[in-house]
Amino acid sequence: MGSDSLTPNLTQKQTNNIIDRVDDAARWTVDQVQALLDMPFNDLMYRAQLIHRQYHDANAIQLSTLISVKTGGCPEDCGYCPQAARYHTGVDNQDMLSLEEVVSAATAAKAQGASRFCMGAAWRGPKQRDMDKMTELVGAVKALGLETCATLGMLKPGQAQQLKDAGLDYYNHNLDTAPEFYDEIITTRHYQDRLDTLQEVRGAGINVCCGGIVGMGETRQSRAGLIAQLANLDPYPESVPINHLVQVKGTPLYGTAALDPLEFVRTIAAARITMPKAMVRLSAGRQEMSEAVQALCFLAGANSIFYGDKLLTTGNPETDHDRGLMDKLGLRAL
Ligand code: SAM
Ligand code: DTB
Ligand code: SF4
Repeated sequence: MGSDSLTPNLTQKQTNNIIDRVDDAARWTVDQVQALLDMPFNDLMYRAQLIHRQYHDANAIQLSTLISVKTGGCPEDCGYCPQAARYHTGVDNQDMLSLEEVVSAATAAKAQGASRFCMGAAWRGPKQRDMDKMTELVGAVKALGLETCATLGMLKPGQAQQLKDAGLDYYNHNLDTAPEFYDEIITTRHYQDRLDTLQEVRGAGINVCCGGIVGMGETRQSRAGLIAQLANLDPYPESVPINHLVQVKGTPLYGTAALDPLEFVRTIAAARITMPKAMVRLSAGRQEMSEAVQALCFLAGANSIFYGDKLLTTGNPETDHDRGLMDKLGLRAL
């Protein structure tokens, strides 16, 4: 690890205690996570780095490119989402992309250096005819030599297995926030529905990508509650996207008071400490974030990003810009 020379204020015993706590950690209480978030910033960052360097290469990040294969017209009421049909955001209900369009975007993503291609659809969940198309897309992207990921909403029994059989490596399904804050953001599906879908994904042997959104007006305690929920999934997700709310005009959350960027960094650190082996993804919101804050997120243990100039419907930094940032920070792509 080479961290001893960097730890003048901690005895070896204190350092071991931190590491033991992680190895033993079966469950995290909300209070324990909140205690992390309440730490002096420098101590929190140091503790996150200790764990990060025990499990990961601190100078490498994984790059995933997103594509929206079915945009807009969604029947759900997620208060942050520009794709919900009920909000007037300027995102229209579009037809599903063709196989050729998706393969061409995936080929370009691979050429740019992405290792994973993530396909999103604005559905409550896929219908059988959607599944037929999705399995075709997953197979074609996988055949390009990319890792595959999909985020299609709730899955019914059997659907995860169909995706697995088609070659799906990861399924993204977020808990979004803490249970007590959830009903203020979404009413058309429940927390338990999300947990059930995650169980379907696990049961089919697909890697779980599950995280949430911060900056939705939640308290620090709710951020702790989200992280505790994620960390207590058994096992915890392989991939944990921490999204910063992208405020889109027309959505109910547009105009929410801005979150202090350091709170976002703290949330990343708490995810890293509580889920040491996970890839923690610095997800939506990077376009609105300074390079300095992004650098702090990497220091706090984020080791993956969405790469490509678009998320699903909103913007993301240009690949050239991200390559420049990676060069400045000495970060390699995994
Ligand atoms: N419709 C599917 C679902 O909700 O499960 C899949 C796509 S949905 C857009 C994927 C995730 O994107 C959401 O769970 C949410 O965490 C994130 N997301 C959506 N809109 C966002 C926004 N404005 N800012 C940050 N994250 C957002
Ligand atoms: C995730 O956690 N964040 C991504 C991905 N999983 C699908 C989506 C972010 C969406 C941001 C708003 C938009 O572009 O529509
Ligand atoms: Fe629909 Fe997903 Fe957006 Fe919710 S987050 S409105 S389910 S596309």
